[in-house]
Amino acid sequence: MNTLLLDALKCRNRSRPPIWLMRQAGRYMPEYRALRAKHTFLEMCHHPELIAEVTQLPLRSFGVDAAILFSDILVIPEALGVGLRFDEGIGPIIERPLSDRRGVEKLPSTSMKETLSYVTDGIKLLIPQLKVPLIGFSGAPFTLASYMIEGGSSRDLRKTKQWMVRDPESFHQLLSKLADCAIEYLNMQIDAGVHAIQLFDSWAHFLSHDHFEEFSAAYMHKILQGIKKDIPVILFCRGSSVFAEQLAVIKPAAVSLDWQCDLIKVRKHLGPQICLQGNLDPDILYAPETVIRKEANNLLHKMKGDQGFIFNLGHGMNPDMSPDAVRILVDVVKSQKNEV
Ligand code: 1CP
Repeated sequence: MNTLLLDALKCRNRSRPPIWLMRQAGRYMPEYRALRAKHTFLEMCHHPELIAEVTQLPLRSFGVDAAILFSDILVIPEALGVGLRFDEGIGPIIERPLSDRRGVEKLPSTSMKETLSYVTDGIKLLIPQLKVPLIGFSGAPFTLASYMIEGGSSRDLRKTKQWMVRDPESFHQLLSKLADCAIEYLNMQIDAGVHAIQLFDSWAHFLSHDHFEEFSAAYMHKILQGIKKDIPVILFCRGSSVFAEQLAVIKPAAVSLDWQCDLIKVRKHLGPQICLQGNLDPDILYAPETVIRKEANNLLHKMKGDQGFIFNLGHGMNPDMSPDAVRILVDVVKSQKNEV
């Protein structure tokens, strides 16, 4: 078993840094597109064999040091009965979005164990086939709530934030319900064998400092306290460098950082106990090979000797990126000398 990721999450990695990439299994891969030609995205998410197959595509093609479960954060809203579909060229659509506190009160008390067992079946198929750690994940409550209220992706989260400031009490009720679902769901993933967890609060960067504390960090904290102990948790939100200190207070194993910040400064600020994940600008992958090598080497050089560093992008892969760019990146990281 390749333990680089788990060692780095404990800030005890004395070898080269591990590398994996957010959205590493996706449309930029020809092998993924070939499977997608035969199945809808949700079919792929719902079938344990396809979950196991797609999760392993980037391991086989690039030799990354960790697998991330192939699924989507929106399976929790789907399990809560709001209706989910993915429209070609548009993205996720929630068919019956929530608009008021009555909608929250009427949400069913669905058991995640019953509705999301296909995910744990996928994990159980995967575990015996893997030689690298498997990262399970969930959407964090604020981001899940935003999709359930907006009805899909939104440029400004207007409906969500209007609700939040006009009726914070029922907004908290919704966040609390989603945190409970995430706890149950993540504990299922842990029981099925995942080695680490990443929480995605992708849209929390729309919040002010104090609102981030109240509506995002507080619920990620609740989830950390509710899941089984001794499983390392990575916290991700877009624009996380602004909130790095607030995230560190929750005491996750790692914070995943965007490319706007300098990891050396973040390390100085947060101290040696927390693993840092990131933070290459994803758009570097559009550059010529020499530039990709130079930028990746700069980041490696910056973090040389740091025992708690995971090489990743500041956000995910885009569908129009080239698999060759990923190959180059993995090669640069793996060519790094082992000494610390
Ligand atoms: O058409 C297709 O084939 C679907 C494309 C796709 C894929 C491959 C979507 C639709 N989701 C995924 C997989 C996915 N989503 C993973 C799998 C593991 C991997 O990283 O390889 C993960 C972890 C996610 C998480 C996810 N889904 C997030 C959080 C991470 C982030 O990027 O900020 C979010 C916000 C979603 C919602 C979602 N799923 C898919 C789309 C197009 C969107 C909307 C994104 C948006 O609103 O901008």
